[in-house]
Amino acid sequence: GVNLRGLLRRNWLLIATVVSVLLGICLGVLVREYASLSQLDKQYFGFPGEILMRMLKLVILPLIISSMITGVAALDSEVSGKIGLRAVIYYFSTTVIAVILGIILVMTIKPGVSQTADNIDRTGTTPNVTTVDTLLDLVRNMFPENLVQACFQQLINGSLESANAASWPGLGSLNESSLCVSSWQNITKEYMIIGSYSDGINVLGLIVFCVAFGLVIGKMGEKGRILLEFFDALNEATMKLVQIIMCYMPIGILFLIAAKIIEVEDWDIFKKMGLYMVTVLSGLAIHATICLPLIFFIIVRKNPYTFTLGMAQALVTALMISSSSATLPITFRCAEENNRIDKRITRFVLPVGATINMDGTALYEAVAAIFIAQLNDFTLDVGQIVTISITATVASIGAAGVPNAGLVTMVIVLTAVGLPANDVTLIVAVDWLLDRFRTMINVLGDAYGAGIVQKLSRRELERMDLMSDVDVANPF
Ligand code: DAS
Repeated sequence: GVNLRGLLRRNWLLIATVVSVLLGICLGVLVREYASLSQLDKQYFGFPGEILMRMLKLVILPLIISSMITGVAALDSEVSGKIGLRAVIYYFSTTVIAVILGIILVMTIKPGVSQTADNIDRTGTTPNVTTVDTLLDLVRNMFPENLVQACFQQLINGSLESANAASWPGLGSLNESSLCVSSWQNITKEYMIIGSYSDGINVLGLIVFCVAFGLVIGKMGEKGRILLEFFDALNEATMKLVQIIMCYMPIGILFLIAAKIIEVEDWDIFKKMGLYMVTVLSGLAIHATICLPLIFFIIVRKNPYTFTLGMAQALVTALMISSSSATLPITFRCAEENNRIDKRITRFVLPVGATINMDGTALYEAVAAIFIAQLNDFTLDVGQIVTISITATVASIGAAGVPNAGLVTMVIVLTAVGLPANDVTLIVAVDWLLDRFRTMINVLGDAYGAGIVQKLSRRELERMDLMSDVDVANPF
């Protein structure tokens, strides 16, 4: 009766989104079976979905800038230091847990042992990326030469597409085995891996700037008030924009998933890669339903599954668009409105989490690297397993919150233990599906992180509430 109506009213968007996913899958299958679309028609078919992606990407920049600056400024430097440290410790520990879980599963299930290596086209060339210059570039990109360049990388360096691994030569189709080294170096240095570029925006560099700028404004007292109010208003306006975008979401998602189903050529690859996919998906499922909820319950003492339900809209979005950064606006809304997380926490930790906390990606890279070792009858010793754990963790930190980032950064892991990186092309054909699920786990890990950091910081937040007579540093 009444509570059913209330439930529908509160969750109409989530219900509409789930229904649109199912309709999109049916539509995609029907069109695939009964309509022969030309390449052009396929592009038109995916157009509404492309518009949704562009709208979500459009708000990333104002959202990150306004939320980070106001989030950090609302905390004094000692508190923001403590919160930041708690967040980083949580990110690192959950990522390592995900990597260890992945390694246990892939060493147990052994998906690569049953397959022979000769079904891999080995004519590719191995890009020579060493872990060291990856680390150096990771730090280097935290300090972009200038903010304009950090924010508008692709405007300076050509089209948006070149900043996105999905359009990378060789990733588009399975049979092209050569990972083209020149474009690899281009993407490694300029775009994808190191700077956590999310569609051309150097998110890592932007975050470092916003944290520094927010700390400085927070210390300016009355003088900084006007800036704080501006960025707070900008954040509010951006979130209202997100509300409008969310109304369009069911339509966009319907065509996004339908177009993907129409586009995929090679379906029987799933049989060949079935065991590998089972290994990755079971690892992600265990991490999402046991590891993360257990940590959340131990620290927060609340039902973790209710918390996950509160994040459902963000999780479905991540599943559909395979991008943590583009899901960020929805992650903010779910964390603040459904799970009641304090804005002083979400504004500070969610943008950082979406960029450097990627449990799903780290688990996936460890599994994929050992899967490739098994395919090549390559026996890994303990030292190499440890190297894979470390490089998978580093690579997931360096990966951007964009589609296929985990695939591109995986080559760092393979190169670190001397595995043939051209075998990545075998994994490409199923990456579009696995990417969705690991992105969903990345977003869930970020949300749990916000809930856990809030719980660990409740004393500081309460003290700030007592002290604040709505002073400059705390306009909320
Ligand atoms: N798609 C990436 C993300 O947005 C994850 C990945 O590629 O591994 O989190």
